[in-house]
Amino acid sequence: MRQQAKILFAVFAVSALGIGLASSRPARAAEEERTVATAGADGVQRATILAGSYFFKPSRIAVKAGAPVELTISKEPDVIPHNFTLEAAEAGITVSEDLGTKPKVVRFTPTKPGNYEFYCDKNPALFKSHRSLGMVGTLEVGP
Ligand SMILES: [Cu+2]
Repeated sequence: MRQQAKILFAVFAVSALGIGLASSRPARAAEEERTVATAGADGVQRATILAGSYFFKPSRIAVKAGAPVELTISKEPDVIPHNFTLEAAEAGITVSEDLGTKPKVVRFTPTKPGNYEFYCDKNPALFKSHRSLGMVGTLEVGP
């Protein structure tokens, strides 16, 4: 009986934690913010992204194909780990970087126009993947 009570408590604690995390989730995930990466004098298209629970801001980044892109990505200073993944080998982009509060610089040159999804690959046990919680965005590669 005591064992059963312990299990019940554990189930309750885990659900309460899950509900707590879900309700503290900001509505920001639903808002879409778009930016056009600006090309510097050196022709490099630069944009800055902030990652957090559970969003990328901006979540749409427009670039042009055939010129180098440099993304500077950092995450909010909380304990939840985040990552930036963009797998579009057909467009010459393969990135998967764990993020920290110190900005991480990611470079690639998109070779093919199209819309490519990026996301956070964190998928903690007992919780939903960050991708399913809205930690996704789109790289718009124009001609
Ligand atoms: Cu994440």
